[in-house]
Amino acid sequence: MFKFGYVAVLGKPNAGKSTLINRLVGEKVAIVSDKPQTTRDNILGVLTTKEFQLAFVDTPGIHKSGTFLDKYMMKNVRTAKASADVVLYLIDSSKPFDKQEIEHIDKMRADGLDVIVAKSKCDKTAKNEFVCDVEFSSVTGEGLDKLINKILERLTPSKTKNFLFDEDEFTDKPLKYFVAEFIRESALFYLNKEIPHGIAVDIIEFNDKPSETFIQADIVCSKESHKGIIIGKGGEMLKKIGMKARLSCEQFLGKKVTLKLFVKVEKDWHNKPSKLSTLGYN
Ligand SMILES: Nc1nc2c(ncn2[C@@H]2O[C@H](COP(=O)(O)OP(=O)(O)OP(=O)(O)O)[C@@H](O)[C@H]2O)c(=O)[nH]1
Ligand SMILES: [Mg+2]
Repeated sequence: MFKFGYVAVLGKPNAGKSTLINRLVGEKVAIVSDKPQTTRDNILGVLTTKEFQLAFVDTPGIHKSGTFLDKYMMKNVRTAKASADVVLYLIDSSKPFDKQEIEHIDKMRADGLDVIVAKSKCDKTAKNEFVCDVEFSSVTGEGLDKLINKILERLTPSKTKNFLFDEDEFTDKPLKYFVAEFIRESALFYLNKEIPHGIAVDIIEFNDKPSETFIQADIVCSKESHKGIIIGKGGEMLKKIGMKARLSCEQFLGKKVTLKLFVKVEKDWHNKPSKLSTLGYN
């Protein structure tokens, strides 16, 4: 018997959604950072075995809407929920209990969604006594088998192999998308406060040859003062961002990468619908 299902992974920003999907899929499909609101788009991560295929959908962390970008992110959460066979809702065990989250889970169940509530980061000191269906850690791997079994229990078996994706297919985004995201991840790593959240990445050139890839990209920010910080004294910050991003690109593409980065100011880019997804590479 075979099983297939779409699993929407939901939760507050920083709950560990992207880290979990990367660990389960065994590929880096989604960037990760210690800062909230890292993921902006819905990203597919497919786990295929002989008996089952699970199509995980990573989503932006649930937060209040402000800019067009926030609205875009929350629309992605709604879309993922609407097409999911199972919703996997993560509660961060290292954060205090939040009553609003429980109300949200109850509401999803009342709306007829099949919700598994899982406690993430169980390798850390628990600050949250809420009883969940399963606990896991994406760092140690503890609880992951149980988590997969909980998902599989909810899916209907089929005599035929009802997989929607090829066995070697693990995501739905083109290479350029990952390149743009790795640059954003590196910026999130080195920059602080509101600056990394005010960044978008535009790939200007992507020349993929068999032995080497040449990439030119713009880091788009909304303020002149941010541009100065992103470039840094004597270009030091931009160099650091570029080096870390280049290594991630080389690892992902499996070849040498030349990465040229520029910084551009585009006031209010996050209120422009055309700029919202990591940029048009959806
Ligand atoms: N100790 C520990 N840290 C974790 C675990 N899972 C994720 N983290 C850390 O938690 C932080 C947030 O992880 P992400 O995977 O980016 O969280 P997210 O839910 O995708 O966040 P958004 O995209 O902002 O909604 C990162 O610093 C991760 O390294 C875990 O199981 N254990
Ligand atoms: Mg994420």
